[in-house]
Amino acid sequence: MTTTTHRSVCPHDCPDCCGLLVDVDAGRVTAVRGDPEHGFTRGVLCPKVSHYERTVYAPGRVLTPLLRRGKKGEGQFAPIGWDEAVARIVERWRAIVDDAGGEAILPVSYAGTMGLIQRNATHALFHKLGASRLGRGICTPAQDAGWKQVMGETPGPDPDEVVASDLVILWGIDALATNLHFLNLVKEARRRGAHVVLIDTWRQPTAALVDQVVLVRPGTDGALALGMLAVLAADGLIDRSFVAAHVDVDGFAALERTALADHAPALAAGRTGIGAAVIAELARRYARARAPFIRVGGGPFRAANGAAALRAMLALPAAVGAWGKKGAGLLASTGTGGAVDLAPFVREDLLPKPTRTVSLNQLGHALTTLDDPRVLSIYVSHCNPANVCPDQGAVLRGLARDDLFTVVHERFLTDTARYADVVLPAPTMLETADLYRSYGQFWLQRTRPVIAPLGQSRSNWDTARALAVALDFTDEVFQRTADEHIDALLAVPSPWRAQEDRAALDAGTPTRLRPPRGRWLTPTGRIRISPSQDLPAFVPAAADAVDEETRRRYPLRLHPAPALHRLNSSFGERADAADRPLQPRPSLRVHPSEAAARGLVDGESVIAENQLGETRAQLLATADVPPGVAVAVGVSTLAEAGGPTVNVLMSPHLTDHGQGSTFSDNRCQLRRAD
Ligand SMILES: Nc1nc2c(c(=O)[nH]1)N[C@H]1C(S)=C(S)[C@@H](COP(=O)(O)OP(=O)(O)OC[C@H]3O[C@@H](n4cnc5c(=O)[nH]c(N)nc54)[C@H](O)[C@@H]3O)O[C@H]1N2
Ligand SMILES: Nc1nc2c(c(=O)[nH]1)N[C@H]1C(S)=C(S)[C@@H](COP(=O)(O)OP(=O)(O)OC[C@H]3O[C@@H](n4cnc5c(=O)[nH]c(N)nc54)[C@H](O)[C@@H]3O)O[C@H]1N2
Ligand code: SF4
Ligand SMILES: [Mo]
Repeated sequence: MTTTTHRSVCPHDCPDCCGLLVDVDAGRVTAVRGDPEHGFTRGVLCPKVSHYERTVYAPGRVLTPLLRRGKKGEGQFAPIGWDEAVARIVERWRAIVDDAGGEAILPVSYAGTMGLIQRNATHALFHKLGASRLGRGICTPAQDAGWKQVMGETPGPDPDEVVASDLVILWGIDALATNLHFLNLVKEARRRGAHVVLIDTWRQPTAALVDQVVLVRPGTDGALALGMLAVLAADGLIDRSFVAAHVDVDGFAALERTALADHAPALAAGRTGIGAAVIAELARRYARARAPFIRVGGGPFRAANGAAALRAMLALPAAVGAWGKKGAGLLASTGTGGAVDLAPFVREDLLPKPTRTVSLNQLGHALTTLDDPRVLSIYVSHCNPANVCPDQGAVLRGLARDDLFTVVHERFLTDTARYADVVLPAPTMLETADLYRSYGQFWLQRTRPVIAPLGQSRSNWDTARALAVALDFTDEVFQRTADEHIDALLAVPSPWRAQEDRAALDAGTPTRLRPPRGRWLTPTGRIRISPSQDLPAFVPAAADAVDEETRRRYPLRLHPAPALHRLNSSFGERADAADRPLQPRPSLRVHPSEAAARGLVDGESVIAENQLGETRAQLLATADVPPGVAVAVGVSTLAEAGGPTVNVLMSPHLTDHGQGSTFSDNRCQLRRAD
């Protein structure tokens, strides 16, 4: 047999956005490797995506449309044809629109695929239907909002440059699991002499690869940043000429005064649990570094004070003039949104009238309580709300409603799909065309299908088109193929892309973007320390602002952390013999003293509870977690947890800005199971 090799891209919600090489024999994928010619990912893949052929051909792939036979949630289905599936959906939607209006329909999509076409494929359809809009703030919108307030549209620094740094701070990021290629560059910087610090709530796996671990109380990163700023101000370590030339001078002066008065290390120590001497030493080290690079993850910003925390952190590189030095700065997201304008594909203008926005973080409320109109149908695509949303108890009650018409477009029979009335089969990225940009690097890549869609699976875009045609929507947007849309999007010039790169892009070659550099893309042309006169302040997280009684009943500060062998709810399909570590038992990590105080022992089955519900997990007693904290690694299925998962304990409360999720900002208590 002859093997052919094709380029593709990893579609998962990961900052690295790896270039792939895919071997195909007689129409079948035989191997998936890293593309050594990709300028950022350089031929290396994480353990999840190497052997992706096992995901493509996993026994659990949904390969035909399915119609529900049993009760919602049972997972009993019978195969039907696409024509019947589309006809049933369209008939039901027409009746709902007539009776209750388009807003009774809600699209539920997120980041199962990050390809610009497939991820955004359903928007035009639901705009045209006049459906409710989904607020997709489940990840880090508070971080984005904090960045925007201070840095405006300025892109993030180049991750490649971290090799030139002499002080790297990994702040609330488990880079070993979630940002492997950046971590490899940090290792290179370390080989060249850089000091690497990890700031997290526990000694997570990346801790083994750094020089110094600083443990901060959950939700107090803003206090730590302001405490460091107070040291810089008191010790005369501020780069006055940088501030004068680039920063909102009055705002910075006011922030300095506030930091000195209210955030001196002794005060910051009380809030963060970090010794005053450690805060002072870290601040001095930061100021004296030639090129200090901060890389933040998501954890610190999924809290009620998330945007405030990033704003406080962004005062640090401004204070020491890190910006503009090679190998220095603060990376949250590379911010490549300007590279491709999606407006002609997403077609907001098709909305017949403004409609309400429903937060994905409050889907449980939307499905159980929201009225006027009640949500009567959801269309779930590249999202797994039964497993990933907070307030899981309400989400599951909502999904169980008999009068809710649920369509789920999926690759696998997820917990969400088990509640569907109609399941539609979705392909993997190797079966579709797309265009990928990243939030962790500066490369753009176009892909074409490497193999034909398996079974009767259809891409998100082809499915949206089929529904649009059946609804008699004749707008031009629904007439183009995915490839034609990519051509049209790339035909619109962007300062981020050079025209001469087009041929390489069309050939599927990873292509370097050209982020605008050399000025602050803010309304004032300066780094804005105090947009609209409000200073970055330390506000306690929601779970720290509770009354004494709540604190006593639920003494542990609970937050999630990423799993090495899963990506959110994805990769459970690989739980076969060859990939056993992909099937972990849901667990909760606490300090041995917390276990002992409750008469619990390492490894036993416990119930974790709070005011929202309870879940069962295996207790892992480990000194990696400080007293007072409980860490839930990974996203589990209902079957693995034997009932609701840890997300039943996660509050639907939203962040200070950006309507973000607050997964990091919760409490619980533990007791022995049975
Ligand atoms: N406990 C806990 N909960 C969490 C998190 C956590 O760490 N812990 N993380 C949170 C975060 S940061 C996020 S971003 C969210 C993520 O939430 P989601 O975006 O919902 O999670 P994923 O598991 O990445 O993807 C969902 C589904 O997309 C499907 N899919 C993949 N490709 C395609 C495709 O081309 N078409 C279709 N139709 N489907 C496809 C996959 O099979 C998968 O079931 O979860 C949040 N929830
Ligand atoms: N293997 C793997 N890779 C992934 C994912 C995955 O689930 N698994 N998820 C993908 C997605 S959607 C995303 S958004 C990214 C997320 O990538 P990361 O940012 O690495 O992951 P987070 O889940 O946000 O958690 C990061 C760290 O924040 C810590 N943390 C929680 N609360 C606080 C706090 O208050 N302060 C501080 N300093 N630290 C805190 C947690 O302990 C954790 O170690 O990774 C992506 N890549
Ligand atoms: S999940 Fe991330 S590291 Fe793994 S292959 Fe995909 S982009 Fe690369
Ligand atoms: Mo995320």
